[in-house]
Amino acid sequence: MLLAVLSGCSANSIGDRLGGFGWPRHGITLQAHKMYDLWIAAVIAALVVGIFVWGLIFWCIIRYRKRGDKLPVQTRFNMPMEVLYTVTPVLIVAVLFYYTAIVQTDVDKLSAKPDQTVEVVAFKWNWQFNYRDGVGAEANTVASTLGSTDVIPILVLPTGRKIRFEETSKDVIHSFWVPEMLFKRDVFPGNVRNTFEVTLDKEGRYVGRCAELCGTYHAFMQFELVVVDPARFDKFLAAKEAGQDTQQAMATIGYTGEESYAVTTKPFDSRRHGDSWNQTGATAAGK
Ligand SMILES: [Cu+2]
Repeated sequence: MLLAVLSGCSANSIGDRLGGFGWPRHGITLQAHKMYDLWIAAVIAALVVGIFVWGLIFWCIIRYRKRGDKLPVQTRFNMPMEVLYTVTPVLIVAVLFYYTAIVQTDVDKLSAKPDQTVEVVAFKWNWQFNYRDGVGAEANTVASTLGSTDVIPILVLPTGRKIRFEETSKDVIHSFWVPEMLFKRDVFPGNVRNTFEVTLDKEGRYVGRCAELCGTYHAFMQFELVVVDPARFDKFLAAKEAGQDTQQAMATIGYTGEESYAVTTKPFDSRRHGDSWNQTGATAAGK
């Protein structure tokens, strides 16, 4: 039964029909689909166990309700039952552990030679994305996108290729998070270089955020992931390598005008106005 509900395909369709049980649906990476299936299967397994236990409780309440003042035998036990409710939870935990270990191993898997490496550099309070010519800290940056107060940094990546992310921070701990990847990973300063790999499978534009409270302007740390087909990505990267800035390179692959800037989020208005708190023109307390 448990094995049946844990088979990914059916879990996926059941989960979709029930609104994903609170888990964001429509992941955009192969890894996200596996995590989604695991979550849905675990919830279904929990519901099956829950309904069975509720059933037993109500059955006992009705079947063994008080019938007189005589106490039932207080020392009786049933050996097979004792064994059953020791073994069953152990089995459930073992099955959940087994599938979790498989999915986690897959999500954490690094290939020997990824198709594209991106170095994610986080700093207070923005992002830099460096396209690299290889893996590891010794590789070289061939093109780069740097976010500013006025322009949201855009990370363009292709579908169907293994993308290696290598994370490093200039100051404090940040966290790289694209909700549609159903995944985030902390970005550490110093010599810790967190890495992970995904294969994107859905074109589109997705907002990304810093998911680690990193200071006053933590909320400013937005970026946009633009997923395109491999041919367009190659064109984008070639344009960047030829010296175009990110907006020009976006125009080269067809995102012109407003579309060359982020469309899923916009820069925060950091200008202070007269009546904001503690600014000139504000009425001081007590006056
Ligand atoms: Cu941050």
